[in-house]
Amino acid sequence: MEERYIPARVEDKWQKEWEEKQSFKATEDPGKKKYYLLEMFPYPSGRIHMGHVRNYSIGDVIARFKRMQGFNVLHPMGWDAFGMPAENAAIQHKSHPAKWTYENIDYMRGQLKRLGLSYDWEREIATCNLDYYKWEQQVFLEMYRKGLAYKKRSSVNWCPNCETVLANEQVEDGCCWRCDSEVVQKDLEQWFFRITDYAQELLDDTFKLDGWPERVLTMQRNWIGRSVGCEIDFPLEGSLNKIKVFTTRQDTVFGATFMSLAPEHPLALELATPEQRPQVEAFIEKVKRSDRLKRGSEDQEKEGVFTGSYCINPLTNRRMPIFLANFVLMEYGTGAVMAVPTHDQRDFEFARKYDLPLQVVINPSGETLAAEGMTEAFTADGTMVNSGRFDGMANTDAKEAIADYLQKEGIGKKTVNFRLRDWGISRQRYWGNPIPVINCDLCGIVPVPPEQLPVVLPMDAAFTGEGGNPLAAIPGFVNCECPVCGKSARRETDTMDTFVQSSWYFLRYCSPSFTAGPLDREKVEYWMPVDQYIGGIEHAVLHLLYARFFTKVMRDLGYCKVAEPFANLLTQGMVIKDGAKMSKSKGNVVDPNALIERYGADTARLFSLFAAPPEKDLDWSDQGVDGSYRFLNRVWRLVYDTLPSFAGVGAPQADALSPEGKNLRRTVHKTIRKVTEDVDGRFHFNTAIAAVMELVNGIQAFEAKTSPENVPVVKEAVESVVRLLAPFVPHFSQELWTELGHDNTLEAEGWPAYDTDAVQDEEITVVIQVNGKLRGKVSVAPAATEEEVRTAALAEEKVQPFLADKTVRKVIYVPGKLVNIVVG
Ligand code: OVQ
Repeated sequence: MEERYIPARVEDKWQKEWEEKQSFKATEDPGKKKYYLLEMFPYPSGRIHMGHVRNYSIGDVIARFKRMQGFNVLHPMGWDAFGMPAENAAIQHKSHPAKWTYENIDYMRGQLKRLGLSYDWEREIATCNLDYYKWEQQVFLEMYRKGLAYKKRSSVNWCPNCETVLANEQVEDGCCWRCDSEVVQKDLEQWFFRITDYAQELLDDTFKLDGWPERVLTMQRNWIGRSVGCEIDFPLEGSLNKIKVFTTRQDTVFGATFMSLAPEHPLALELATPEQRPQVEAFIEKVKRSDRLKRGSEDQEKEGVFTGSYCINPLTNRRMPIFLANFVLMEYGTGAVMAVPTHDQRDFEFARKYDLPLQVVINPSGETLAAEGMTEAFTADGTMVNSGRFDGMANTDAKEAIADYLQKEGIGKKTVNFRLRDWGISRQRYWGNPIPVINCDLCGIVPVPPEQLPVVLPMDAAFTGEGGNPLAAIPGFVNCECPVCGKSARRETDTMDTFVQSSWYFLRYCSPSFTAGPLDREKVEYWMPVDQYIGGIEHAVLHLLYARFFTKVMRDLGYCKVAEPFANLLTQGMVIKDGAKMSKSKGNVVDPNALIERYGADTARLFSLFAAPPEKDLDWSDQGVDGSYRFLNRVWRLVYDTLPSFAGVGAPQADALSPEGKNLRRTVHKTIRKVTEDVDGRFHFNTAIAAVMELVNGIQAFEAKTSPENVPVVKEAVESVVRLLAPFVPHFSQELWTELGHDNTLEAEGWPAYDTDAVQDEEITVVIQVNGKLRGKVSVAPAATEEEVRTAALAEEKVQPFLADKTVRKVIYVPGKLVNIVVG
């Protein structure tokens, strides 16, 4: 064994070995429990950055850990290869996006291999490969046939710098999510996916995703933004007519004390009683002359006029005076608003001005509102009051309950609204998947017929950076024949958003070279869902929602059974340095290559796992990197020093150990237990590594006073360190394991199990009280029975004086903690 740890030598050796032996090749095996571990695949942007190192190190720990636990692990990697950066680079370097992309892929693949990540490289996918995107075209056409893909003219977000359309989700504070230029609105014919058809299911299923962070689920729910509203009929007093209102606050109907109509409302004049008519007419005239924009605004003076008529609140049966109000607009809803002054600020101001009644129907939690004392409306959530059978409910629940009730009683109609809009997938860009349709002046949109598929992205485009989509400038691509009427037609030049490719790559990994369709059903059934998905929090809404949607579409098209793609989700924090996100513009980027060259991949991995829990931001620290490297050197030295004494030494015999030997063995097994619990499902890698570090300290402290009879314990301890470190620093661990005389892999050796006897504490201390006062302590074995503890307590020297001449009436035992002796 080498005296010094030389990372490059160790890492080269094992990477070659893994490659030759195809150590991480995954094959379907129904007899074995599967585990599909996936990290978000990278854009081939040029070189990997520390965010990648972190993401893929986290994933690799889990993959290796699960393999050691005996799972059949699928751990694939590939490239999210279409998209604007490739095109921008082509413009800049006067080259081709394909060349740039494939060169980057080759380089980055090398970098990932140098990190020792345990991927099944045979399953590698690049989404810009025809083998990948042709299947996406097939799925697109099936979606088109089902009405799930459609074209419409719409005002779109347009980034003038990228010269492309952006989805709503790609606009951040009015700016492009990629280049930060200001986004403008433009009217264009666009392709959409009807994700709104799946809004309810996408929402419902968030409640089944118990392996996702609550924060991400909340973001998804808010994005979908379901709200229940109601159309409610308010009968007019003394008439068969009704006033229809639309509201999203049906939880407050019991508090509706008057009605406000837009002055333009068709019933406005009709409702005016003879004595009110002059005032009503004057008011309508006045509002007509006022500024329309101002009318809707918050600070507009609220004004109105009583019509003289009343309607009936259908839930309270009380009379409600009908007003015309300047702030009610005909364009909003039905032009009539049930006014709830206690819980709507405009209504409150209006009621105070015209002295109208107030009725509280929602109380803030733990408080009771009095209408007379209110200085503003209470608009937050709370508990229902004065609302009959709905009293005591949370108002958020009452929204749904009252809507159902109104509908059942024929008083109203429940309406469900979503904030979610259809997904605009058109991009006026070259480097993407061509949308496989033809536009014919006579026949309209015509799908490319099966025998003409796939639509291959032509290579002969010019990348000048001017004049929009380079595809549109290639006559050989654009000009075609209409498959229906045979007249000349134009091929669609929009390409699909790259988020389309990342919406199903995890399905394709299950059968990446299947040639008879996008997915091999059987294989997908075996591997899906992904058991653990890992990626940056920036994808909490966009990518994850699209991937969930697309999986459901694939299911409905009959390609798979799975409805939710990712059973568990881990969102990692950012890598930051000097208080800021690493970025070229800030000049605080640490290049993984330099790190690997100086310290090796294992140190890079160890540092990124030890410096912070995965969900938290990771603060870069040069000392931290150095510390990780020094730790590995210590472990190396420990093995080097102890190795000679291990020859021919077997497993420790529990009863042949000295007390110190027993202590060390206890630490070993407690560490195995802690690391297992920290890694399995909880991903507390930093505390797991810290526990191994402590064990190493323990071994080093022990060695000095050890005697030959304890060598088996030391050997077990050292080997445990090496095995526990295997998922984190795989080359390093495998090398030491081999040096320790084993000819198998750590993976074959399996994850260590802890010995339940060995983790037992030697003795526990039980406190003794006499009549509730502390009088002494006693040490007992953890397994001692109640009878044994009682006897020991009563016999304890310090306790004896308090029992003399007394009768023991009762002994109360709190197991493992306390004995209380009651005397009298
Ligand atoms: N292709 C998409 C993607 O995000 C994923 C698909 C599924 C939509 C890294 C840094 C960045 C940083 C550090 C220098 C620069 C994670 C930056 C991603 C993702 C994966 C692939 C980045 C987390 C944020 N971050 N932290 N530090 N130094 N591709 O290539 O961008 O969120 O999980 O690994 O990233 S990607």
